[in-house]
Amino acid sequence: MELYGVASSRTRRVLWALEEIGAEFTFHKVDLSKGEHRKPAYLAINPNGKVPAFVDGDITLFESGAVCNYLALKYPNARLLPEPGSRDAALCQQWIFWVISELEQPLWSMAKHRFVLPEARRIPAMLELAAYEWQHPSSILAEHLAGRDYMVGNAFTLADIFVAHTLNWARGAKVALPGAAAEDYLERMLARPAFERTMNY
Ligand SMILES: N[C@@H](CCC(=O)N[C@@H](CS)C(=O)NCC(=O)O)C(=O)O
Repeated sequence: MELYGVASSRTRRVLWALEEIGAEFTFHKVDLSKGEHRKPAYLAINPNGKVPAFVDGDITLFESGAVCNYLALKYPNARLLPEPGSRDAALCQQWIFWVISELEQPLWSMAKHRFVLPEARRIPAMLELAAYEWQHPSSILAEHLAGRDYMVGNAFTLADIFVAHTLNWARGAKVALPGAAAEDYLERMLARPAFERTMNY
């Protein structure tokens, strides 16, 4: 299996899943600062020009959610997804989709208008709007995490990888986390040995 990306990006979600599984893979660093993600060789793997991208034999995937789901299904013994067809399995997918479509979007807006977009395209007012848009999904998370060890049921799942990665992204972007339960949860998730190993890439 081949993973393309850079650890300080959504690629870390896939690295984290791979480390939880203990699967062997080759990591190909894509240097965004050198524009390697927009070169033809990389665009042939991911036409979006974004990281991560992933190849396993004749399967080529982009989208961190799709890659992590593929890995969790390929390696069921790692139990990164609840029992297929169960209530918890449905909730796990709900939270993964929610992270991608709701929780992370304000953070991505901030990143785009701070450093991703060409300077002439950045709109400073977007930063304030994004901070406002962060408040509602993050308050949902604060309520959900109160008194809970994991996002779904009583076990670590892909939903925790997606939520914890995104909370850590917020922390790195100096965006306030939604309260003590979220802070404690994030510390517990980041203390997992598999997460710590992602720091080696
Ligand atoms: N929905 C995609 C988002 C991928 C994405 O936007 N990746 C960012 C890094 S975290 C990227 O490649 N940015 C480079 C750019 O937009 O030029 C996923 O989850 O894989």
